[in-house]
Amino acid sequence: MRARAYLGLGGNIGDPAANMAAALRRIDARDDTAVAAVSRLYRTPPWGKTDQPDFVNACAAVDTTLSPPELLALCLATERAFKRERRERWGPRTLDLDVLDYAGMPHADETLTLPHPRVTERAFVLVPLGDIAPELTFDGRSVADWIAAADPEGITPASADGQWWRER
Ligand code: PH2
Ligand code: MG
Ligand code: MG
Repeated sequence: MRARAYLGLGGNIGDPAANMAAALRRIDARDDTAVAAVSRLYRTPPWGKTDQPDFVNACAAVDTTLSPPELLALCLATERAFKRERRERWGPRTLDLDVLDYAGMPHADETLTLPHPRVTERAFVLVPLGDIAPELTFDGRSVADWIAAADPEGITPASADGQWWRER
């Protein structure tokens, strides 16, 4: 069975947009996972730990036959492929790939909580998600409604459309 899942992508060291694009192409090339839609790229001020460079963020819809834990494992393996090092919580990173939602299904174990517990408080996730899934709901409210309640200060589009990840 194919499920529609949503991923959040980000990074703020090296060339994060190039890493995010290569990560999406790698995921799309698999038999068990297809990239269905990608948001614009956004430049976003650092959230949580503010003394670090601006981030680039985006969201993607993927259709997958992987289970939620398998999709998480794919995200972590893809981060490692781009030399992600986990040093400090919310610190700088070359590539961050988070599972935000999996077919609206709740999931909770030691390594994965779905929907992602902090989506609704993070404008850097909500704004890109609004490009591809404004009707998706978290806690009974649509992404469009959550965006209206969020603080999008400093979040600016960095691509014209959702084609930036394709090889040119
Ligand atoms: N990721 C974090 C911490 N802070 N800030 C922005 N703007 N974008 C991110 O992706 C981000 C962050 C930890 O995952
Ligand atoms: Mg993250
Ligand atoms: Mg992460």
